Amino acid sequence: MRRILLFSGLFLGLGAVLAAFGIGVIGGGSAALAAQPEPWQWTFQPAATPVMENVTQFNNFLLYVVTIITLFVFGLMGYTMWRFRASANPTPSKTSHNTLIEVVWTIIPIVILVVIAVPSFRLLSHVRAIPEAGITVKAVGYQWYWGYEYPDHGGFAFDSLMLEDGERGAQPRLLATDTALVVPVDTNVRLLVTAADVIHSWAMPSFGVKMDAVPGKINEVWFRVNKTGTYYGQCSELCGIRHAFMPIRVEVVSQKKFKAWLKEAQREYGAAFPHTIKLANIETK
Ligand SMILES: [Cu+2]
Repeated sequence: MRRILLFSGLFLGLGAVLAAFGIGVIGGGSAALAAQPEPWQWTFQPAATPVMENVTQFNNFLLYVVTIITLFVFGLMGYTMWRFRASANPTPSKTSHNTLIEVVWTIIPIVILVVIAVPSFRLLSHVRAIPEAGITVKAVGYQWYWGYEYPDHGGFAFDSLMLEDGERGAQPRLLATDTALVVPVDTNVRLLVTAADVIHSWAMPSFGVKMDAVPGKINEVWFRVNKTGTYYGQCSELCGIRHAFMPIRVEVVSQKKFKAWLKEAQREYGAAFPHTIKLANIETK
């Protein structure tokens, strides 16, 4: 009995540590206004969309599940090694079957899988069911930069290229871009993702978005950002020699600012639509 109490105490203690960690992860998300990778970061970036909030919660839930399973197996192994050691157990048991325990160790894993599968499928359908969109934008992956098109907001297009160290100003290294995908806050954005040459992937960690950009195919994904700010992501499909140098910058602005930006963008980029493929200025030294 004392041993059982000791094990339960151990599980509860570790559960409390985990709970504190989970709260820390979720709590940390509310303070930041925008997201980019941070030095020594070892958890997700703060969630900026409902999808990413759900992804983070599901991840934390799984962390509890795997920790409890790991501790249980580890504890059981330790107990078995100690309880049935040769010196305490000179005549070993010859038991090879136990119907009850075999039923239990089949049923419990099934229950655990069902408990994981239900929220998993719920999250998957939340990600895949694209809601009525307030704006549709198209991201096109090129070797090695991104192009953006606004087909239903003036029909203009422009490219977004990485800025080198001398020209990036206060923007983060390897994530700085000359232009950004600009979208309004609290609006459902439908993003059409495709590529012109090889497979790329449009990935924005704080949005919970990672979508393959496949030549000849249009993939669809959505996000609704609830905080204004600058968000950084990267191409996440190995696409060639400058794969690491085609970052993604999204500027999430108020409705008013977005309208003002639209006017300016239509004037500046309107003539370039329909988009023509142009080669990036690449140095391959
Ligand atoms: Cu790429």
